[in-house]
Order: sequence, then structure tokens, then C-alpha cells
Amino acid sequence: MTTTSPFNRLLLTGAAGGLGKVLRERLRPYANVLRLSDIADMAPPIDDREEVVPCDLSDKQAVHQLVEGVDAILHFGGVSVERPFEEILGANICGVFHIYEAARRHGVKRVIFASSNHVIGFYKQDETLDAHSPRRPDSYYGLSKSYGEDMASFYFDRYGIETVSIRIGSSFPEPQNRRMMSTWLSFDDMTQLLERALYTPNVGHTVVYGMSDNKSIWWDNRFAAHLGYAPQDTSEVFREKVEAQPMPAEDDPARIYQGGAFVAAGPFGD
Ligand code: NAI
Ligand code: 15L
Repeated sequence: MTTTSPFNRLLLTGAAGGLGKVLRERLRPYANVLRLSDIADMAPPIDDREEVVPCDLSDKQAVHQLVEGVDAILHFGGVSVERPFEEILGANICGVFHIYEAARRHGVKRVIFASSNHVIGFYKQDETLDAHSPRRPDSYYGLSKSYGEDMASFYFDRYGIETVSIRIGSSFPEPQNRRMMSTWLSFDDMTQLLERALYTPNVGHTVVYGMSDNKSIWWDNRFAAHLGYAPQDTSEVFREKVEAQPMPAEDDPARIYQGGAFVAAGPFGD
């Protein structure tokens, strides 16, 4: 039986980011106190139901202090696009380790991990995947999210810390191009998915694709059916606007690969 009574204290990392700013408001019903963290500047607390705690995810001791006293973690912080490996390493790879290790030491039992479609970005757009499809990361960024999912599995198997890894497609106010007609996740659907991820019992390590009820999709969420996620929005309402854009060339990765342009980023530092 699920409940939506608020957690005492939730931690949101990445609170200064695009999604973080949206979730700061939307997560309020789920926590008596929302602890907001980022390396970048954040707006000050609006009331005593918010705590603003700056933290660099690559700093193990700082993350340990950040996690003290929280009941669950929504881990959205980190580098969110393709960058040189060295930048991804501290924020995403060390960062996710620091989050799980702090969760273990402080007895936190649930993490929601903002994974990404870029863990499977090298599949073509005519392929349909589920959570058991072998990963095909399209970037150092995608590799870091793939590592984060493995970290989640390990901390569940070894320590019983449960995680819902959300392979977010494209969560923006509107789909910005043809590819996002398939990958788009509305903010309302994202919020519903986070509610399900926080409150569904016995999730173990569940991988779910974060997409709205789009018409043409590449992902099958049957292995996450226990979450009861039922998206209400669809990219269809934006089709005319999106299709007014020029069609990408036939050999454009945006038209071929699920990960779009990420498959062609880099190399760096030559
Ligand atoms: P964003 O780039 O706007 O936000 C990420 C935040 O993480 C930023 O505010 C940044 O300052 C912070 N950050 C970076 N390095 C840090 C560090 N070392 N220590 C502490 N904080 C650090 O990205 P967005 O779009 O808000 O995405 C949020 C999360 O969701 C990211 O983890 C991203 O990978 C994931 N995601 C987002 C998607 C989307 O469509 N918006 C799609 C797939 C995944
Ligand atoms: C992501 O993982 C990124 O964080 C976001 O900025 C978008 O690029 C999104 O994927 C996407 O694939 O559209």
C-alpha cells in the first residue's frame, strides 16, 4: 500500500539547474523540508520548509555532510551534457559514488537517480528497447550515467539501498526538435514519475524510461510497470510547430540515433 504523506526531509541535488528550478517548487508537497543543493548559486530559502546547502559533488566530505538527516535523495546534480572526461569524472562519476556512500553511512534507504537516454544513445531510432536491453552509451556523459546505474544496482545488492533510475528523455517545456517528439517528458509527467519513484514500495533497483505518452516511442516500460506511472501528456500537441522546422539531412545523427547529436560530440583535447 502506498502513501503520499510527506517525507520529513528530501534532498534535491542539481537544484540550480533547469530541472532543479522546476522541481524545487513541485517537490514541496512531498517533504516537510526540502534540502536544495548545487555548486552554482541558488535562490535563498523562501520559508522554513527549504534549506539551501551549496556543495560540490566531487567533494566526498561535503557530500557526506549534505546527506545527514535526509530520508531520500533525488540526485539531479552533475554535468548534464557531453564534456571532456575529466569534467565528467568529478561531478558525475565521483559524485554518484559520494552520494551512495553518504546514503549508506547515514542510513538513507531510497535514491532517485536522474539517469539519461544517453546510456542507450547509440541505438538507432527504429529500435525498441526495454530496461534489459544492453546499454550503448553515446558519450562520456552517457557512460557516467551508465556507471551511476551500476552504482545503484551495487548499493541495492550489497546494502539494500533502493533506487529508481529514470532514463530521462528530454524534459523541457516543449519538444525542441523532431527527435524530441519521441523523447519528450513534460514537467507534469516528470512530477508524477518522481512521486511514484518516491512512494512505490519494494522498487529494488528499477530502471524506467522518462517519457510522456508520445505517439512514436522507442522505449518499453514493462519492467517498471510496478511504479504505476501513467503519463498524461503527449508531444503530439506540438507536432505542427516542430515539423515546421527543416528536416535534418539523412546522415544527420539527430535523425538516425536515439541519442541524436551526442553520438558525434568530441573528441576533446587533440
Ligand atoms: P542542468 O545542467 O541544468 O543542471 C545540473 C545542475 O548540476 C547544474 O545546476 C549544475 O550547477 C549542477 N552541477 C554540475 N556539477 C556539479 C558539481 N560538481 N557539484 C554540484 N552540482 C553540480 O541539467 P538539467 O537539465 O536540469 O538536468 C538535471 C539532471 O537530469 C542532470 O543530472 C541531467 O543529466 C539529467 N537529465 C536531464 C535531462 C533533461 O532533458 N533535462 C535528460 C536526461 C537526463
Ligand atoms: C540529456 O541527458 C541532457 O541532460 C539534456 O540536456 C538533453 O540533451 C537530453 O538528454 C536529450 O537527449 O534531449
